Amino acid sequence: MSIASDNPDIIERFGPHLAYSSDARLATGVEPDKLVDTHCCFCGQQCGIRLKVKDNEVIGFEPREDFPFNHGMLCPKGVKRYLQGSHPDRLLSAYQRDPREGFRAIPYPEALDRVASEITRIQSSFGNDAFAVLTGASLTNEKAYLMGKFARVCLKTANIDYNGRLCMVSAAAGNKKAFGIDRAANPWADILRAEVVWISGANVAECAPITTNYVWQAREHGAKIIVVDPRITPIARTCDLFLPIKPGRDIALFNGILHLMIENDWLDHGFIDEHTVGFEAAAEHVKDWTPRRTAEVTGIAERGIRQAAEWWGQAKTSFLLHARGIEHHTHGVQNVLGAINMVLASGRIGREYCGYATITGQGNGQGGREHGQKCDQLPGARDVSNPEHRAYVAKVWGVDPNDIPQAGVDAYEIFRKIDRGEIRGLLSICFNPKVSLPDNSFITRALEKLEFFVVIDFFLSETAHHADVVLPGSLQEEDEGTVTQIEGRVIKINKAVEPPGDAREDWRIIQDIAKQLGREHGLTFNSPREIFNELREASRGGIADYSGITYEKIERQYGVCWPCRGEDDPGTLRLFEAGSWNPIAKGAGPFYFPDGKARFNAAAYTAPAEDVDDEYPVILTTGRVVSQYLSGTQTRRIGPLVDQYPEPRIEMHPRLAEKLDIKDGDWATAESRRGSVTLRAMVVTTIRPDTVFIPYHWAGRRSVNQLTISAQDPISKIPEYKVCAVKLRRSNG
Ligand SMILES: Nc1nc2c(c(=O)[nH]1)N[C@H]1C(S)=C(S)[C@@H](COP(=O)(O)OP(=O)(O)OC[C@H]3O[C@@H](n4cnc5c(=O)[nH]c(N)nc54)[C@H](O)[C@@H]3O)O[C@H]1N2
Ligand SMILES: Nc1nc2c(c(=O)[nH]1)N[C@H]1C(S)=C(S)[C@@H](COP(=O)(O)OP(=O)(O)OC[C@H]3O[C@@H](n4cnc5c(=O)[nH]c(N)nc54)[C@H](O)[C@@H]3O)O[C@H]1N2
Ligand code: SF4
Ligand SMILES: [Mo]
Repeated sequence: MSIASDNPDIIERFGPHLAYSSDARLATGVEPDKLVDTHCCFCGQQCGIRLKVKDNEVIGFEPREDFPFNHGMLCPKGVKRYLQGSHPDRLLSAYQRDPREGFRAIPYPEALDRVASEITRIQSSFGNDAFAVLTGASLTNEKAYLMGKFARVCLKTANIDYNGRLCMVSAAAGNKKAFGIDRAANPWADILRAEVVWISGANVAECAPITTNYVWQAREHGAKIIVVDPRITPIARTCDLFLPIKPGRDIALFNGILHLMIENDWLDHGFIDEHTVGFEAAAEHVKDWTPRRTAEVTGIAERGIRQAAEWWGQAKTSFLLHARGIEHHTHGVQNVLGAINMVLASGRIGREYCGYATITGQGNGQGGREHGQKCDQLPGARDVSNPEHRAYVAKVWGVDPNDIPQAGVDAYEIFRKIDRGEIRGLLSICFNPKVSLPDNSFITRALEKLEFFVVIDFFLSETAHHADVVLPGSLQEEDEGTVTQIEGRVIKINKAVEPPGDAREDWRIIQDIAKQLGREHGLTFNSPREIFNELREASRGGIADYSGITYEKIERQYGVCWPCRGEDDPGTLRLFEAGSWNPIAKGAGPFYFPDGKARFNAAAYTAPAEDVDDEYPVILTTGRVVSQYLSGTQTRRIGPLVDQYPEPRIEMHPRLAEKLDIKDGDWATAESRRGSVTLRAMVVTTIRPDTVFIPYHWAGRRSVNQLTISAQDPISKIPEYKVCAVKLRRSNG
């Protein structure tokens, strides 16, 4: 495939979201010293990209057409990422904050000394768990593994958790409950010939732009595309059926569809009997979810619900995709289970063009949730409370199983513990909670209560403003390692440049801290490759088994999908194929339970934690725009991306705007029980009139997380970013 810039057809088809022009490449006319094949540093699709390097600086890129997932295509963020490394804000030394004078650069060894002495002081006065660790899923697998080991073996704290808690955990918990394993069931190629593609709560064209290409290719082959979203997102504009759901009501829709599948006998009885348990209870549960009741609760016309059920029910092949739109809820896990019930009842899984997946978020959203940086997890997706799992990992680590702490608390609970004085010290790497966590004035208050706070980042994030010490970590292109992309494919990030100044690779910094503490046992790796080789051992026999993956095999095959259990194993492209083997079922069936069968789960409907009322009558939902990434620390520093969407706006329907006497471009204030934000209004017909949308990539007074609610799903602990109640008024800015 030729690159987007040279092909008007692709520009026409993908629009400005996907196409880039060759002018976008740095027109320096400078010949690079070298070209480095690697991947984008941003979202979970991990597009292949070729970086141009001159004098230890990334000066531009070329499309990398050989990588099969994106064939050279990139979205605007991938195109502009190279502007980060040479940004004047790049941290080049360690910093210490003086309460009166602010930050001053200090020598790296001095910073390390301060970090180690504060950790020792806090842990000896208040116990090991009084020092917590927050990490992130933009880290490579090697770093994620190292962070889990550092927390348990070096710091001996139970309290480590990661930013995927805000992202992937509802899907993970739902997949584990239904399938016993947490990974996209199918490669994206299975989208291409699906007869129906069902997309729930995923803004595909803006947040997983390359996936648009797969969906549209399916459509060209005659697929029906169904999109469920409170907003007519760019992908919804080209779909066959759009279901404008009221935020927080997705289980009702999934239950309503299952009800119609049963009523019309659009079921695969053979599959249900042979490969699943729990169908009767699920069927009983959806009895009351008649099309009328489903329509009342979801706000979707009965006709649309019937049409969707008919297409889904009668299809021979299909692919269901979802993302945070159904997962960021206090019933996020139930939503995921409702979606999976629909898939299981159809029997369309584990075969070519019959698939299901959640769209992962961060660059290493998949691998970041497998190797032990979650509060209840050990490497290989092992369970920290399972004695056999503990014994296995303890052996690899050369420690006594009793010395591995039990499960700690989730990322939000870490802040509640800080607030209560139970946690006194914190190390945060690759996480910007001051912007990204809900009800963030509470987070700011908690950060201020810490006795000692150290951040490892390459920019001074808003969270880092509260740190006592900031250590200069590495950008993605300054280190090597692996990440696991959206399809469960483990791929290789290659080093393009050395970290500048006093900055160094994150894994070195962590090991330096361990050494300074005099507790470097098991943290003396000389390279990411050495860390990866230990990760392979630690994951061997686990569900997320990487033991057969090597850097060489990754390069040879353009990635290796886990599980990969031996040197001769090419990896597992598609899960749940008939006759496939796994260590839990041991041949009894393709799913990861002792009987080899998948589980239906009755998915109970509950209203959002904070529903609208007379005082706060409008639903607020939050999410993303194509040109910005997460808390914005990186993308708010890239001029051309800022130009594309310079400030957050409050998206609202003309009917709501008229009622409030607000015009497009007017200042408007949205207020919840927790805070308020004043932004310009964007009046659009593409959103439900009872809902407003605000993207969350901005900080301070423009942060929508001043408004959001900290209520969490009881199982996954994901926050309810997608629904809270607000009131709106016109304001003077
Ligand atoms: N441009 C860009 N791309 C990104 C990122 C980014 O920050 N910027 N971040 C990456 C990460 S970490 C993630 S997690 C993914 C997120 O990718 P997505 O989940 O696709 O993005 P969101 O904008 O969070 O939400 C998706 C959609 O859910 C809809 N929605 C809101 N409430 C509901 C509801 O109750 N039900 C349903 N069905 N839909 C609802 C919103 O209108 C929105 O269109 O994107 C990744 N890619
Ligand atoms: N209202 C609302 N809030 C949300 C969401 C929403 O939809 N609505 N979405 C949630 C979701 S899905 C997510 S994933 C979270 C993300 O929230 P965060 O994880 O807080 O966001 P990031 O911007 O990724 O913050 C990562 C920080 O780590 C740094 N960093 C990145 N890579 C590296 C690295 O390799 N090494 C080091 N040392 N530092 C690194 C960056 O500079 C940045 O400062 O936000 C959540 N918050
Ligand atoms: S942000 Fe995602 S879609 Fe865009 S270039 Fe990077 S990996 Fe590809
Ligand atoms: Mo995410």
